[in-house]
Amino acid sequence: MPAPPPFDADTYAARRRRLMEQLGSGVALLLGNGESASNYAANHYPFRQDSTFLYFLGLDCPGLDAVVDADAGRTTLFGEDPGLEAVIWEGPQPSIDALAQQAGLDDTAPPGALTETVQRARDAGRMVHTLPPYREAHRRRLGALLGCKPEATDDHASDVFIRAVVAQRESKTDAEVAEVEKALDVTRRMHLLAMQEARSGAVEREVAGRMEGMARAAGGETAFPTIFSERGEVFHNTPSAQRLTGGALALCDAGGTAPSRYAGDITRTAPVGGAFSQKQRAVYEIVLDAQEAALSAIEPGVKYKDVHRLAARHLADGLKGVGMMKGDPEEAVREGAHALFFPHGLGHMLGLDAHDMEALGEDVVGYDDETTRSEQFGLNALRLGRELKEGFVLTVEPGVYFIEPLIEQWRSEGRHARFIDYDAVADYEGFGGIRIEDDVLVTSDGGRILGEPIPKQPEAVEAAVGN
Ligand SMILES: [Mn+2]
Repeated sequence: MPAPPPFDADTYAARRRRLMEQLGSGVALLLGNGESASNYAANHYPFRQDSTFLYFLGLDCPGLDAVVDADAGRTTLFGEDPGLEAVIWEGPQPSIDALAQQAGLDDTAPPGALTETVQRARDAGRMVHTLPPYREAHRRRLGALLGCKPEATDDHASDVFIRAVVAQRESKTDAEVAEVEKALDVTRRMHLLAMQEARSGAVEREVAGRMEGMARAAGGETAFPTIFSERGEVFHNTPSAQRLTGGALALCDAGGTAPSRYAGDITRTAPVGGAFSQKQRAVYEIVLDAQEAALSAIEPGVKYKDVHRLAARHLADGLKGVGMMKGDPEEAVREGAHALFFPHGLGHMLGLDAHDMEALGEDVVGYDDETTRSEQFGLNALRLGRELKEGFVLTVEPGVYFIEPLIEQWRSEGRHARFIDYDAVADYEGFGGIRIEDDVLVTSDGGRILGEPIPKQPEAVEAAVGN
C-alpha cells in the first residue's frame, strides 16, 4: 500500500485553489510519474513520484495524472482501480476514489479519458498549461497530448504555470519545515555513523551503504547519491572499494528523506582517525568561519548572491592568513580568484527535492529580474542568487578544495597570480577538500539551522570519530 499523504486533504485542496487563482484561466496538466525500468521492463528503479504532483496531490503511487481546471474550479484525478492482477502481485491497493479522497477532490476519470479532456480544452481554444518534462516518457506523452514532437514539449511549458508552482513551493509552511526536520533526524544519524566510521582501513562504500540503509530503514530514501570519500575535492565522487587512510580527511555529503520525500542535505568533513593535523585544522577553521559568517547574514531581503560573496570573502581572507592567497581579499573575490579553492555555489533551495524545484529550471527558482546569474567561473555555479524571503529553506555549504588539474591549469596560465601564491598552494597537494553544510530556514529576523545539531566545531568532530 502506498503511504497516505503527509498532510490532510484540505491542505492539498487549498494549494490547488491557490494555483487556480494564480493561473487565472485554462487547464493545468499534472503528470504523475510512472514506474521506470532499470534493466528489464518488469524490474523497476525505486518509484519516485514527481515532486510537484506530490505537492498538489500528495499521492505517492504510479499511474496517476491530474488536470486542474482553473475556470471550472475543479481538479480531476485520472487513474484506475487496481485489477486482480495488481492485487495478486502487489497486495491490496487503494481504489481511485479512495486516493481522490485523500487528495481532497471528488472528480475521477479513467486514464484513457485524459487524451479526450486535453483535446476538448484545445478544441475550445483554452490554454493547456504544462511543466517542462524531465523524463523521456513524459516528453512522449506530452507530445501525443499536445500534438507536437516530443522534443517540442520543453518549449511548450507554461511560464505562468512554472512561476505559480515556484511561488507556492518556495515558501515552506511550518508543517513542511517539520517534514524537513524529520528528514534531518535520519540525516543526522547517517552523519554520526559516517564520523564514527571515519577510521583508517574503513571501506568507503561499506560505510556509505550502511548510511543509505538507514535512510531506507526510516521509511524514506536517500535524497541523492551519498558521497563519502577522502577525495573530497571530487565533488560527485562515488564511494568505491577504497579504504580510508589515517590522517586523510573524509568528506561526507549525504541526506535522507522523510517518508513524505522532504529531503535533508548535510555535509561534514572529519579527520580519518580522529585528529586534525595543524594544516587541516587551519583550513577547517577557515571554512567554518565562512559558513558561520554566511549563516549570520541570512535574513529576508538579503540577496543570496551577496551572502555567497560574503562567504567567499571570508575564505579569501582566511586563505591569505595561511599564505595561499595575497592582495586585497575584497578585490580577489570581485575578480573571482577565490574560485580556485571554492568553484561551486554557497547553496540551493531544499524541500521535496534536494535541489528544490530544479526540474522547473534552475534560473526560475534561483534568480529573477533583479538578480541574474553571473558568468564568472565559480559564481556561475551558484544555484540560488536572489533575494531571500521568510519561509525559504536553503543550504549553506562553503568549501575549500585542492583540485589538482584546476590548480595546474591556472598556475600554467598565471591566472590571478596577483592573488594566489601558487608555491604555497603546492604544499597542499593531496589535501582533498573540506565542506561544511547545514540546512537553514529563513525566519522573519534571521536564519534558523534546522534539525538537531550535528558535530561541527573541530573538537566535536574529532570526538565523534570512533577509535
Ligand atoms: Mn547541498
